[in-house]
Amino acid sequence: MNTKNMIEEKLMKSINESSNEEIYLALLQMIKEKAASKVTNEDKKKLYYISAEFLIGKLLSNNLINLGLYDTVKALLEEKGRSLAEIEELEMEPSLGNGGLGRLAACFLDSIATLGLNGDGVGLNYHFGLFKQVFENNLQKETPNPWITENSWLTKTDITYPVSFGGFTVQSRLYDIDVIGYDNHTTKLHLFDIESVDESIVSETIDFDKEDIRKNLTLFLYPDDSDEKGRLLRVYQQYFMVSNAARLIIDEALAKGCTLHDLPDYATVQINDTHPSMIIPELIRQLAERGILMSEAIDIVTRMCAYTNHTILSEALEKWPIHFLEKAVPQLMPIIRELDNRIRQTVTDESTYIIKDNLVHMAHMDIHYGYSVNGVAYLHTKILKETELHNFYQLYPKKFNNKTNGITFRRWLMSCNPELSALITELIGDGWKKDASELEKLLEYKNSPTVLARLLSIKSEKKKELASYLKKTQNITINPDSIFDIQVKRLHEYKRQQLNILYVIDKYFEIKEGKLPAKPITVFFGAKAAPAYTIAKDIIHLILCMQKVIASDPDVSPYLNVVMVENYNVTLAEKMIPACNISEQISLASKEASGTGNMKFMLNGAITLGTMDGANVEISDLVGENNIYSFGESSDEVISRYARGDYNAHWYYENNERIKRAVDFIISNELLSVGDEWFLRRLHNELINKDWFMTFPDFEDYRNTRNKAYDDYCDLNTWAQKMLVNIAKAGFFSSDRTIRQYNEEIWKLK
Ligand code: 26Q
Repeated sequence: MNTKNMIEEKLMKSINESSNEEIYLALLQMIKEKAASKVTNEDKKKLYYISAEFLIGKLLSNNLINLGLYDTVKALLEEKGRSLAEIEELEMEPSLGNGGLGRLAACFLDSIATLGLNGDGVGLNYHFGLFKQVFENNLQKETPNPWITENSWLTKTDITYPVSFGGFTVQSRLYDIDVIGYDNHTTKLHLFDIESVDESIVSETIDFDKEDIRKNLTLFLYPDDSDEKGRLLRVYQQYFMVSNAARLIIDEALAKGCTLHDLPDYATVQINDTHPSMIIPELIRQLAERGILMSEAIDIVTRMCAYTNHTILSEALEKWPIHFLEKAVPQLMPIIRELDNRIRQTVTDESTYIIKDNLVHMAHMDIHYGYSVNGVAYLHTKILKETELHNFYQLYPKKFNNKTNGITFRRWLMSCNPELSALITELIGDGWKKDASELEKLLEYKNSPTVLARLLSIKSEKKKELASYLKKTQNITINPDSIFDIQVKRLHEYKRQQLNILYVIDKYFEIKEGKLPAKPITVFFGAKAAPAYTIAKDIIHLILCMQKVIASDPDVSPYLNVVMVENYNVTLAEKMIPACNISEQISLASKEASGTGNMKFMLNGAITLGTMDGANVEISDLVGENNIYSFGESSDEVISRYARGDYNAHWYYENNERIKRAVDFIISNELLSVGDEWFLRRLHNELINKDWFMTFPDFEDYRNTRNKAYDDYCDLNTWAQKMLVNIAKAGFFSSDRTIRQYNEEIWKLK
């Protein structure tokens, strides 16, 4: 049956007579059916990618692309005067992740399916996901973000397990989402829920009764906030996730004839950061329950589990108080104590013990009782080996390995930028869709004026599209001919949105003094702050106030504008990234494990303005220094500053006129007239007295480098060459490459 007939069969009427909602539902149903007829790899050994987050984004367009139906459906709808983009607006975005880690898991599933590997994702079905951000009085407010509608991508299965906590038991239910690979394979994302979940305990705010686990367990995703108190619910969530995962793993292996003694031949587990680390003691517990002796169970599990570290901020490494675990999951504590005792008997280095000061160090358990430990970019892994996890590296040098992150080009190029995809295919054929290294063939066109002109014209088109989308959805007016300078990512001090806004303030002063930029500039921000992260919220407040101050200043706004988009999410990313000229990747060197936004921007022809941090280092190596704007202190310099402990923010503030002028503007009359004095003073104080992530030492270099980038932009031909080189060299960052490496070096699936 052809696609048109299939859609109309589902509609039971013609496309003409149907509403957009009806068409959306028909497409959803059609895609689910198509997914069911694709091939699933059923080899003996299977990967379980366990993650508290899968930031999958909307699925309609992506699934159509991966099924090879996107162009057909789009054309079919256009023929009838309908637009796929409008239909896509009806789809709710599942917000099942905070940021990078969750989005990485989603890209990995796409690549696992595309490569036809036998691997599924396992996570939780949060009904409200991460909060939705709204701005009120230039402040972030959090509201619930319901995304599950009556007809969604979720399919209810008949798999249900009892999961016991200290004092009570809940019943789980598994829901599946099909993960459709590009071409002919599929896998699944398994999301566990509780049968007794109760959405009605949530009102307009994200405050709810934290006590009744039977009702609230799967309502919310915890925001990335290592400071937040009262995280007991997160322990319940984590245990619920891994207990179900362990059951699923064992049941699926048994069904294939596994004896349990040979479980590592049937299953391998990737632990995505420490959030699923309790899978280790839980698998041991379930094996023991089925008659395997403790020593053997430990050995089996150690041959099954591999751990990925995503952070070097030591305060973000999860350590659970013993009394939390005793209360929530008492059945695990004897096992965790046994695991710790075995280490104490064989290892002298106390810093590696699992239980210390009544805290259970989850990462330590992963490293001792897993067979692989990986970082997510070359520099990150190097820092783990040399400093952060050095003591573990000395114990287990062979376990440590690097897997530089990647992104799926299906979503981050084919789907979000069909115009650029089409141009690439026209120039070099479509081999790049399966083998991203073929993008290098584009280098041949480095001196072709027509190709460079077309790159620029696609970029202009995407900028216009973004401007009109933001006008329509957020009533923001943007000059599409300005330079689009974009920083979108979670708000965190180490990512240094504050450095960016200090630059904006400096530029504001220059314009006031009559030093006008050659081209108008729009500085975009998009960022959610964890609800309890005070300084992060103060930075958002400053950005929003600055947006107002500039917008109402006719001397400045023709040349410079700030736009902070509300509720930055995957959907907005897909519209902002293709429209970007300058990609801000300005974390304090050594702090950003990898970054993946940096890769998405590069692939879409934005030029990176960044520190030598995370994967920026690898981007710089690939494109060469003429095609990236690097600045700032090196990670070695930063690490030794911390070691010396002698950084003095106040000294920079007193000795650098520009820094002082910009920082003091935070408490100027202009800002106080639009903002909240308490919040602005608090931030001012934080910066001049602490500045823990060292924005001041990098300020001058950042300013000069950014100004240079703006100057260079005026020579559009040379700029377009930089764009072309960035696109051509982005192939390395395909998550297909990353997943191939995970498989060859860690999972060893067929
Ligand atoms: C921990 C405890 C309690 C509540 C929340 C959390 C929590 C939740 C999410 C801690 C961390 C996260 C997310 C971390 C994250 O996204 N890390 C990013 O991972 C990316 C993929 O590897 C990297 O590219 C980024 O550099 C890294 O910051």
